[in-house]
Amino acid sequence: MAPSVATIEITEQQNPVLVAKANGSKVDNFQAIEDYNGKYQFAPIEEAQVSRAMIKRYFNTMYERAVSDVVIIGAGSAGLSCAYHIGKTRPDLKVTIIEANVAPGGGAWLGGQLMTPMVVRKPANNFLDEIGVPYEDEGAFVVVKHAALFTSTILSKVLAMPNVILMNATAVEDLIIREDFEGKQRVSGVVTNWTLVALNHDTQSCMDPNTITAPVIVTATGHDGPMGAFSAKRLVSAGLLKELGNMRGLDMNRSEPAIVNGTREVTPGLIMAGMELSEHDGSNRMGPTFGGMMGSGVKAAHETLRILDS
Ligand code: 48N
Repeated sequence: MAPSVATIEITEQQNPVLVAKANGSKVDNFQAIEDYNGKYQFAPIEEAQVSRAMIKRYFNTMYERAVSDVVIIGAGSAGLSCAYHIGKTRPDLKVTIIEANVAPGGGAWLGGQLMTPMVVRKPANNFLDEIGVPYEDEGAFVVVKHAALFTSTILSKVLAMPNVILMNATAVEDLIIREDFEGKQRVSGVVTNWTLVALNHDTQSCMDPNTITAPVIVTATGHDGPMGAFSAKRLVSAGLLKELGNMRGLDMNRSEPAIVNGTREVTPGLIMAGMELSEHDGSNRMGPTFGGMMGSGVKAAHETLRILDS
């Protein structure tokens, strides 16, 4: 393959240190050459340029999203479906997703018990059609050949939306709960920290957290587990929920409609979606079918827009 040669001018304001060095060696421009015959050459860089490129963008995002329109806690299938619907329907809204793991996607990288195909019961296949995920039609349900095809597709769509920001490896370690004008306790934002700090508070001097405020918070932190059902548990400890309902045993036919139809504002300012709701309400679990998560995420988006537009 003939090498493609592109000449790239490195100008003073782009890279003063490099240009100074280059002038000493009489090289006044650099070529990025894609030549796989041993002559592959990158445009030159200074390490500081890489750091500054990341720092400028990341901290500008943190600064700008300190006040968001919607915060979504949890980038699993429910949280991402919610982010997709809001991001697409309302490109004017600043949607900020907070995900504790480095890798977003939650439990939707596999279908069940390490098996890769993902089962989605109708009518949730309509959502797969909308985001362009192919599947095999089995009548009452469809099968996506690999769960990661759904998760990577919806992630790529959500991350491509200019109004949606994902802050992964970042944990919500508390909720901002304030009294509103009607004297009601209202969830008005989240308290965040880098997950490694949030998981290790008791092994080191507490590193104080950050905050993000928003008129609506969607919580979709999954069912129980080290960080699961975070907001449901916090509502109990904050006295806003008497006790957890605790997820019931597996019943596919009962659980999925219960989760989708039960997705709602569980306390002023806080909409709960996905499997976290099963811990709040005590609804059944469904195991390895994901249509309920997609439907719950879209329902949470509808509820979010209802609240914001009211
Ligand atoms: O995938 P999950 O766990 O949660 P959902 O509700 O999006 O999807 C649940 C689904 O995967 C199932 O559990 C399936 C259908 N099985 C059901 C069954 O019967 O077993 O995603 C939750 C995300 C994860 O990525 C967590 O890392 C994240 O939320 N998370 C948090 N992110 C930020 N701050 C936190 N405090 C936090 N806690 C959890």
